[in-house]
Parts: sequence; structure tokens; C-alpha cells
Amino acid sequence: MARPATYDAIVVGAGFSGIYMLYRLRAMGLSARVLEAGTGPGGTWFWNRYPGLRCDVESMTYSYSFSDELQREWTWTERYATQAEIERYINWVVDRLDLRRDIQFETRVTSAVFDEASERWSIGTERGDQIEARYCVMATGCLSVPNMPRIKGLERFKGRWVHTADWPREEIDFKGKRVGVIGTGSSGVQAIPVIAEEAAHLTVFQRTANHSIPAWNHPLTEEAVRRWKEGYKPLRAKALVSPVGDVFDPPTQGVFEVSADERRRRLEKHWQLGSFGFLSAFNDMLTNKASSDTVGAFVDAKIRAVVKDPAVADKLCPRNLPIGTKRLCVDTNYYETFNRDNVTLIDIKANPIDEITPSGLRAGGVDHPLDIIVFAIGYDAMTGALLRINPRGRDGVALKERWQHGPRTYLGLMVAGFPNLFTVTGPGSPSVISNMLVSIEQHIDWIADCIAHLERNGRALIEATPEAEERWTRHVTEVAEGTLFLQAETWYVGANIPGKPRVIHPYLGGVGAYRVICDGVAAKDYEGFRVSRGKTPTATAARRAS
Ligand code: FAD
Ligand code: N01
Repeated sequence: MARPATYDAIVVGAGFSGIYMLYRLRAMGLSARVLEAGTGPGGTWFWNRYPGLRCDVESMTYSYSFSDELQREWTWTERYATQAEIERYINWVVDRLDLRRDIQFETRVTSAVFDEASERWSIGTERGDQIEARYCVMATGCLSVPNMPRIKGLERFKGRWVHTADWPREEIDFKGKRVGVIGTGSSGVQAIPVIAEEAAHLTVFQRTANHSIPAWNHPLTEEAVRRWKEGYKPLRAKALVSPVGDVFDPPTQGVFEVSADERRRRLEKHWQLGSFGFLSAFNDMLTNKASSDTVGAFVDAKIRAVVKDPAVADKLCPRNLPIGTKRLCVDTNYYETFNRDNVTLIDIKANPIDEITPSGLRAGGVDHPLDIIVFAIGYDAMTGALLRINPRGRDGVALKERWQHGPRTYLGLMVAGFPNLFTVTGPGSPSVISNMLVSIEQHIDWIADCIAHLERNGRALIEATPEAEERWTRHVTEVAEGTLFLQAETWYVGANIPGKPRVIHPYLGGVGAYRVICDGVAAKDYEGFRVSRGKTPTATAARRAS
């Protein structure tokens, strides 16, 4: 049998995380290979190609900050870049840094097993590769495993169906077609206005209304880009210490600490900022029910002011969803779309889907004829990609077993019993509650610095202690209990996937505060981790000896 290929590090996934990880590993002089299931880099921005997709954080901050050259050379054309522009950017970064030669595409990792004798990870792929590595970095993404439809009758549907998270590379022609979109989270909210403009008729099947804030997207002028680029240093620094990794000033007052007039004025001002700027109006919207309800009522009034049919407007107003406890949608013309003659909104909580028929969809006993169905029904988020690989750590224990009651990590970076296996933006870290580029860079930097520390000090292994993992997991829950997040049925708590444990997945303590914790842990000689010489030489020492 052929000997397995050996690298110092294997990185799984070639999205923003995997690409930067490869860059850091290579800069340290380690041999590294990225294994990616797709045929190109970009992760989220490779797989999702639905019409209307843009980032929801301004492009000038939703981009790498680690290289001043990159951020000066690249010029974004719109406030919120399209999927196509972001995919172009990622490919440009990959080539500009000459990373492509170490990325192996069309390679899905199916197993990762820690071998206690060699103290290496043995990684298996769908196409039969066996690869060994000292370090394994799971850059597999938080939103990379689509929640696939399991609806009775789908297999008999005579039309075409697609999932927003696995969109074909060729354009889908909606012209003259009767289209149904199922799902009104961020993906649905972005796709619906664009599809409505093309389709003969669009039926939107909504289970839960979410809050959507206008993007106020516009082209970026040369002058605006110049100002951003000149101010990059302080702006990036501000994002690092902010609650969600963005450049908005953190709020200092609660909803009821100001007069009713001032409250209205401030909410209006933040509505005009758009996107997540809205959540920075007050500091207690996510923790105080009355504050949340007040802000929710402001958004309801905005919806009612746009949507002409009061019954439709009523359905679009979120219920039992404290604002911000599910990632806010950021839209262009979402609510306006429901004023079009060719758009119908169906409430599938009141009229559940009975089945998909050969010619459409039946909900609440009513048939809706359709030529194309778009599933915008989300992801098996945060744990989905990791549990599909289901790494096996010490004593052959599988991650699925360790996480049967929900994810348990130390800092969202490592799992006890899984030495030298790192999870990027893993559960228990701020991750999806942030501008993810900021969280990704923070994790990659921490992991790279940790590996450099091990190699420099002749330490072959690092692993989280069970005590530190237990303390951190408890802390993650306690922080969530002080907020309104646990009151909402969202993917943040695993509620969208039947059978998934109902626990808070991301850490809600804030990006800035979390960074301080992680840096403190490293400064205290990796407190809470067991760092050891192991039985085998470090990657660098092994290479020198060979
Ligand atoms: P991903 O981009 O998900 O990449 C992970 C990669 O790992 C994928 O390419 C996948 O194919 C690969 N992979 C997974 N499992 C395996 C395996 N077993 N074997 C091989 N390869 C594997 N965040 C923001 O902050 N702002 C935004 O505007 C924003 N917009 C988003 C829009 C959409 C539609 C979605 C779904 C998410 C969005 N996010 C946004 C979150 C987004 O996922 C992150 O910002 C970021 O792109 C994640 O990068 P990543 O490299 O960590 O993961
Ligand atoms: O998925 P979602 P998404 N039958 O889970 C409904 C990021 N993102 O792809 O709420 C019928 O949010 C479900 O209803 P309910 C962002 O972090 C960012 O839209 O479960 N309906 C919901 O309405 C986001 O949060 C951008 O009751 C079903 C919808 O489908 C995350 O990705 C763009 C159903 C799913 O909403 C996920 O967003 C896109 C079923 N069986 C994504 N199952 C940007 O703007 C689910 N639903 C940058």
C-alpha cells in the first residue's frame, strides 16, 4: 500500500478561514495542504450564487485586514459587494499570495483520526487519499452544510428545485416562470426581490418572519474608497475591540434611558445607517424584553409604512422573535416587493405545507402551481460540517459522542481529547454573531501563534483540559442566559434542525472581550490547555532530522 502523504498541517476548507490559515502556516515555514470539497476557493462565496446575494457587513470591513498591501491594492465597487465580486476578490487573494498550488480542490474529507503512537492526525478523503499531519485545522465553515428539504412528494415534482446554498454555476432563467421561495431568512430576503422582478409569479412561503433592515447599498465613489483606505488603521483597530467586529460606535444607553422623542430620533438615525448599524442604537436591545419590544415595534411600523396591504404587512411583522436574536436580514427592496401584483405571501405556520405535488406545492389544502422551487431553508449551522467528518480523538472517541448533548469546546478553538485539532470560528466563539472576517482573522492568528509557540519550544502537543472546557462551556451558557437569545427558535440554538441539541452555539460575550480572553490565555502559557513534549518530535524537528 502507498505510504500516506505527510504534511506538517492539514487545513480542511478553502474559504476565508482556510486561505488565511494556509498563508500563516506557509509563512512559518511549515508544509501545509488545504483540502476543499469545492472546485474553487471561497467557501460561502463559492457555493452560494443565488440572485441578490451580497455581504451584510460593508465590504471595506468585510475583507482581509492582515495585509496592508492587499487592502490598499483591492478596490471594492459597492458598499455591499455582490457574491461575484467577493468571489473575484478571494480568487485574487489566492493568486496574489500564490496559495493555489497548496490547495487540493474536489477533495471532501470524510475522516480524521488521531493516532496516539505517531501523535499525528490521519485524514481520509472521499476520493481515497490518506494524509498524515501533525496539526489539523478545521476551517470547514459555520454555514457550509445546507439544511436539505425533507418534504413529502419532492421526488415527484416535475419542475426544477434548487437550494440557495448549493446554487448552480449557470444562471437560472426565471422569466415567465411560476416560482416558489420557501424560507425568509437572510438568503430568502435577498433573493426574493430579484426573483420577483423576473418571474411571472412569485409565491413566498414564510414560516417565521424575521427582522430585515435596509442595506442602503450604493456604488462606492473614488473619494469614499480613498477616505476608507486612509482611515483603515484606526477603523480596523476599532473593529477588533468592538462588540461585533464592526466600526459602529458601541451604544452607551438603554432604550428607556432617553426620552421618547430622543428614542425615535436615534432609532431613525440608526435605521438610516442600515444593516447592523441599527443594532448599535441602544445597549439593551438584546437583553431587556421591554427594550426589545419597543425597538421591534419601531421596525413593525416601518414594515406597515411600506407594505400597502395591511393583512400582508401583519404577516411580515415578526412575532416571538426578539430583534437581533436571529441574525438580522439586510435587504434591498424586500418589503416593497410584497406590493407587486405578481407576488403572493403564504403563511405556512398557519397553513403548513402538506406536500409537494408533481405540479407545485400544497399548503393548508390549497394548491400553488409552480415551475421552480427555491429552498432558502438554511443550514445545519456551526456543528454540521465538523460532525459530518466526525473526528476521532484520544482512545478513538468520536466528536459525535462528545457532543451528543451539544457542542463543548474551550474558547471555540479546541475540544478536550482532540490534541492539535483546531476549529476556526467553532461553537463557543463569537463567530456568527460578528463581522466574521474579524473573527476569522482573530482565530487564525491565535492558532498560528499557538503552533509557532509549540514549534519554538519543542512541544509536540496541545490540548484543552476537560476542566477548562467544562468551565468555558458553562460560561457560554451563562452569558446566553443573561440575554434574550434563548427565547427565540433559531439556528443559533440549533432549533432549525430536528433532533439537534437545543443549546446556544455562538459565544455572546462580544468580539472585543473575547479577544482579550484568548490573548490572556496565550500570555499565561496557554492556561487551560495541556502543552506537552509528547513522545515524538515537533513538526520542525522531525523535518530537520529527516
Ligand atoms: P466557509 O466559507 O463556509 O468555507 C468552508 C469551506 O470548507 C467550504 O468551501 C466547504 O466546501 C469546505 N468544507 C467543509 N467541510 C469539508 C470537508 N469535509 N471536506 C472538504 N472541504 C470541506 N458573514 C459576515 O460576517 N458577513 C456577511 O456578509 C456574510 N454573508 C454570508 C452570506 C451567506 C449566504 C452565508 C451562508 C454566510 C454569510 N456569512 C457572512 C458567514 C460566512 O460564512 C463567513 O463570513 C465566511 O465566509 C466563512 O468563511 P469560512 O472560511 O470560515 O467558511
Ligand atoms: O437560513 P435561515 P438562511 N419548511 O436559517 C425556513 C447567513 N447569511 O440561509 O425560522 C419551511 O436564516 C426558516 O423558518 P424558521 C446569516 O448568518 C447571510 O436564510 O425555521 N420553511 C427560515 O425562514 C444567516 O442567518 C447573508 O421557522 C423552513 C428560513 O427557512 C444564515 O446565513 C445571506 C423549513 C431559513 O432561514 C442563514 O441564512 C444569507 C422547512 N422545512 C445567509 N426549514 C447575508 O446577508 C427552514 N425554513 C450576508
